Amino acid sequence: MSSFLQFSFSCQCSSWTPPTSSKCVSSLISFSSNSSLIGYGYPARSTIFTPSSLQIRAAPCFCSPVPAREFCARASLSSKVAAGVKEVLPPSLTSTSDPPPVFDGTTRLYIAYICPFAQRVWITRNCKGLQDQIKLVPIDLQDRPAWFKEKINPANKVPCLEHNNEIKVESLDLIKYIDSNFEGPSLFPGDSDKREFAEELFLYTDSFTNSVFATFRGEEKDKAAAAFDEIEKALSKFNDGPFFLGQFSLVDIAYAPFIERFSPYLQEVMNTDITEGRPKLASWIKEMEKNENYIQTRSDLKGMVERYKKRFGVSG
Ligand SMILES: N[C@@H](CCC(=O)N[C@@H](CS)C(=O)NCC(=O)O)C(=O)O
Repeated sequence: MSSFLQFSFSCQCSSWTPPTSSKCVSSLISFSSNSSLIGYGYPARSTIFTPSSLQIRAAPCFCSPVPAREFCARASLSSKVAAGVKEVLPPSLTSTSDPPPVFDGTTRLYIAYICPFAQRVWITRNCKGLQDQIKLVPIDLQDRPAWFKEKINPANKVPCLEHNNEIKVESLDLIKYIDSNFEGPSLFPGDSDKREFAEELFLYTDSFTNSVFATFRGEEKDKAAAAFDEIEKALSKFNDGPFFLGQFSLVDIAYAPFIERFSPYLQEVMNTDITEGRPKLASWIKEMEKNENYIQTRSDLKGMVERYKKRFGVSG
């Protein structure tokens, strides 16, 4: 079983009291998967990580008049969504890996764990709760399998999505495609002003990243600061929430993988805190860090800073 979910529950059984003696130990609720016990907890006291094929059983409770089965029925699952689905990530496929059975009806998202463009699509898939419908296929870009270019994407790039016997590419198109063509919460507002602003912000993504990279290359010292000022301004446009369009949306997803990389690099190499004097950006980062669906896609930031240092010729 590869996915895990954090599960919490409450019990409406008014006669239940926390066990205080060994006699009461059987009031524990046990969690089992494929008949093996994998965890247990006290009603209304527990948050437990369990496989997603979880079943719940309540053992008879000697200190409660409520029969075990009823007890179990009264326990209400407050949520699969308490903290999103936590996946065990598959290993990256390399030049020696076999290709998946392409166009067999499975929807596959080809990514690289280090790729910010791919991360956008991965976050979208997670935020829509599509972990079971869209299978992640990570590719090792440093040791890419030949079949990836031949069978999947002639451009030899990630991300791409295999869906309905077609391969679709381009991260910004893919996040919109997934949002519109799959189930799950909508990640794009209906409000026309917000949609218009979202399109402006999608268009600005390349210019934003190019400006920051220009500073990283040492070409234009102030370009990164100006780009982050634009972000601060954009985050100030709607005041019904801390995100670009007020509420969380595809726009946040488009920027998050880049801001996540730029921030520690600027801090370490240029001694610059991007949140200084930018309270909206500070609060956006804080809010994003609460989003478990996003957090699960974050790459090893230390390794990333080292890769950027190499790429931009920074020693030490
Ligand atoms: N514009 C594309 C960019 C995708 C892209 O550049 N992906 C990189 C990895 S981060 C890649 O696959 N590079 C492989 C290569 O260029 O050979 C998108 O938004 O999806």
